[in-house]
Amino acid sequence: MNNITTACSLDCYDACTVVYDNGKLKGKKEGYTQGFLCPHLNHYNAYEQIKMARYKGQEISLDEAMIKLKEILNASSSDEVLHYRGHGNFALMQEVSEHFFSLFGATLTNGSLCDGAGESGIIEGRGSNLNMPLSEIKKSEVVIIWGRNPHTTSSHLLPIIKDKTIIVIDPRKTKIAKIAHLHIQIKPHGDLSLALLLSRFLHIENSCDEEFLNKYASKHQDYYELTQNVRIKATLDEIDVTLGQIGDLLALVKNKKVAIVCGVGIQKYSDGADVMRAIDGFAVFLGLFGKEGCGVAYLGNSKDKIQSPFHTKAKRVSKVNTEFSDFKTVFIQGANPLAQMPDSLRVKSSIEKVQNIIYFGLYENETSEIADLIIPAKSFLYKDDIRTSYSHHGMMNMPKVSESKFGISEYDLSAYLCKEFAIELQTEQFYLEHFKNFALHHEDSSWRVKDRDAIPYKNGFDTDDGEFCYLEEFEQNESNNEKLFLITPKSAISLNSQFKREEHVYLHSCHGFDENELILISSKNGTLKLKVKLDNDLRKDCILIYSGTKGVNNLTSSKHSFDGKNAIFQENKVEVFSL
Ligand SMILES: Nc1nc2c(c(=O)[nH]1)N[C@H]1C(S)=C(S)[C@@H](COP(=O)(O)OP(=O)(O)OC[C@H]3O[C@@H](n4cnc5c(=O)[nH]c(N)nc54)[C@H](O)[C@@H]3O)O[C@H]1N2
Ligand SMILES: Nc1nc2c(c(=O)[nH]1)N[C@H]1C(S)=C(S)[C@@H](COP(=O)(O)OP(=O)(O)OC[C@H]3O[C@@H](n4cnc5c(=O)[nH]c(N)nc54)[C@H](O)[C@@H]3O)O[C@H]1N2
Ligand code: SF4
Ligand SMILES: [Mo]
Repeated sequence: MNNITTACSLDCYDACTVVYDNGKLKGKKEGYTQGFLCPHLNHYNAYEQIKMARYKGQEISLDEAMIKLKEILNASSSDEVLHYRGHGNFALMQEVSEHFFSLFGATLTNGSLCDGAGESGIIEGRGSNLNMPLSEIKKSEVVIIWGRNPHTTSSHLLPIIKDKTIIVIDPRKTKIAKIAHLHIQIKPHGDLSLALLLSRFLHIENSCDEEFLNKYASKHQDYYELTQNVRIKATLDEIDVTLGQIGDLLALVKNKKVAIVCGVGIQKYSDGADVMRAIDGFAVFLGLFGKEGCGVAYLGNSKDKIQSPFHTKAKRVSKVNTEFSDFKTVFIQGANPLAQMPDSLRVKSSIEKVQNIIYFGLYENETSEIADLIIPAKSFLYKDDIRTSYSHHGMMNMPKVSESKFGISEYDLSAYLCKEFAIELQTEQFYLEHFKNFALHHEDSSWRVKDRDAIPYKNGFDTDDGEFCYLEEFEQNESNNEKLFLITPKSAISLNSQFKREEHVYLHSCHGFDENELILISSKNGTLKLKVKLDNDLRKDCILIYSGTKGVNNLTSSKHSFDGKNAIFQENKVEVFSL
């Protein structure tokens, strides 16, 4: 079939509109996609998908796999069943399986491996997580890229910001840092202190937006006093930032339309919520909310203003430290927990005790390797769906581009189970129409989610009194300088553990290792051996292992962030040894 407009299903800020033309995928010229896709979609067909179902290593037909699934569920009492869903596919219909599993009486998950700490900090301050959309970033004059790596994770932002003043706060000299007007190569986990110091100096310079503060954030004097608890010299030394850099940053942002574009890099720590809330506090001092071209962009709530048509009320356990061994049957959908959850050694020993592990996904990986029953999913091209984004307000229809002989869609799998277990389910069309009712149609045939404000917080915040709720206390991190920080960002060649996967540890040449030397990396949770790639764009006190690298999460902790029930992938410090 030719020229069918759909959208990329991947968990990515950009949520591109894709044109399927005779087997080829192209970016739609109009809108944010601007005619280009990223390597994942450009080479989408090169990655081999699972075609056949398997049970205990033997290939079986899809019909047999469905019967097996029914038998397994029949032989488990509902409280022995866990449904664990990731975001391998970000579209809205993926949740239909939760409808079945929750009504069946199974346990579902809560918490987040991704953005939960930052989101929680935003909600504590503003009362909701309404995002500054790309269309507003376009109107700003200055963009602060804070713990985000747009060349890799949100490349469609780049054309929008290319003529603006760019400030980057990142422990690594990323591509965007190299072309920025100012790069603060901060020590990892230094952002809370930096945000407090920026607010303090802005106040000292009498450059806060007084009118805005008096109206919407009147406890500003208390917050200023809180920032006075930060010892200036000791803290600047600790986070490796100079007074000159603070002055330069403030000079660039004063009286300008500023967008602070944050990523998940700032909040993979136990106090990740506080870090985000302190950045919001600085934005409030600048008066950036409710105004054109100003604001803070993070991962917004992609389901904002959309009601779920599915039943999803259920007992839930955390995604971060799930005790799989509490269950007899675990159904894993769109996720690779053996690689992507923190503390892989714990995950492995817990999941090995599960009697029935069912993997419902597209690709072979660590989780499919240990699963008893493997059910191939259909990729987004071969099923009907609809999606929204966490960085813009678009809603994209994702019609099936053709039939495929392999795999089963989430709807069809859930429909089979609902029928077998006498659970009510509407037609697929009913649910798709339900979602489409939240779309506002534009003249150019694109859609966006109804009732989402381009400029949120125009009339104050969503807190009880409409005012911003500042951070009231914080703890300064004490770091052990003998050990190294582990930073674990996203790779250009993979989407977490999908597609090509990275295989190296990156570190500064000052450590004396050779390129390609095999070394041992150790943390209090585990060890890992990887070959070295030298990278002098990193700070000397950091090593970097990309998300998706096999074994990276042997090193990480399965503790939660204090707020937001999030994983804290960068909390553990590490040591490196030659072999
Ligand atoms: N190519 C590609 N794109 C992706 C993904 C992928 O795997 N590959 N994953 C998708 C997903 S699931 C998500 S959540 C998004 C996330 O995308 P981003 O928000 O961009 O997140 P990361 O790549 O984890 O980290 C961004 C930056 O934070 C920096 N950083 C690390 N620690 C700190 C710190 O303590 N302070 C500061 N200031 N910076 C720090 C890192 O050096 C990195 O440059 O990307 C999505 N897009
Ligand atoms: N060390 C470290 N660990 C991390 C991170 C990090 O930065 N560092 N990032 C964290 C973050 S932000 C995230 S979001 C998580 C992501 O962790 P996961 O959600 O586990 O993501 P993926 O590794 O992308 O695995 C997604 C799986 O979904 C399946 N899939 C794809 N499309 C479909 C579909 O249409 N239907 C079905 N049924 N399956 C499908 C694919 O087979 C793929 O294996 O990882 C987290 N883990
Ligand atoms: S940039 Fe993101 S949304 Fe666009 S094609 Fe790539 S993965 Fe998909
Ligand atoms: Mo994520």
